[in-house]
Amino acid sequence: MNDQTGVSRRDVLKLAGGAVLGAAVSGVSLADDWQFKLPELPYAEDALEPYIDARTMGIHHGAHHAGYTNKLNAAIEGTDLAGKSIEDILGNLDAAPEDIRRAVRNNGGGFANHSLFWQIMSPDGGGEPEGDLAAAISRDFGGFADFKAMFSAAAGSVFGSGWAWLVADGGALSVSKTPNQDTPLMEGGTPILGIDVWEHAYYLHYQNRRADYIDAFFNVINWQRVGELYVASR
Ligand code: MN3
Repeated sequence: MNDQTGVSRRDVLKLAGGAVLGAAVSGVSLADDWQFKLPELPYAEDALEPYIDARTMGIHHGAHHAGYTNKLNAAIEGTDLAGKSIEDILGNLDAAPEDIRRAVRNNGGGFANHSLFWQIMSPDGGGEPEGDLAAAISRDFGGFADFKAMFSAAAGSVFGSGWAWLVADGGALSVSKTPNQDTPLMEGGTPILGIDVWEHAYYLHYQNRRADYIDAFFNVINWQRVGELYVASR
């Protein structure tokens, strides 16, 4: 027994399932500053309809993202990784103890990827980027239409579960894709836009029509936020 309730923090995290953070359940807070927190959605669950449906958003954020967050915290608790930034952790996975490295990779990636994903969408999204980002897209891809075609092709060709990305590296842009919850952060790049093509991101509404989901995604991209992330990356 670890405390008066007879359950350890690790048990509490498991019992919490995907719904809520362990800290909120256990009532412990002062010693938990190292824990990663599930970010709130910056809009209502139904705000991105009809492109992304409310039920998918609710499950995706409240169960999947919460689950990655809880499992990341459980994996790093009591290790040297507790208290480090997620960029530090994912950029130096070799430094993670071998027995938790896979858990940190999967759940740390899941935590970081979804934390970005909610930010780069908006009910006021769509259209095209402006300013420095627009200029960089023209310079590195030939134009927005060419970028859109390349990004969509990358997203459509992810085999199984994964992500497609717009990555900034020293101001230069590239499109890439990663399997599972891997992220460009693991290679030292800065993801500034990503699309989740795990089936949990679209299957309730689009079933096997991933191409339709990718097309719809362009209607909700928050180019203002992506542009800010681009400028911050340089
Ligand atoms: Mn997801």
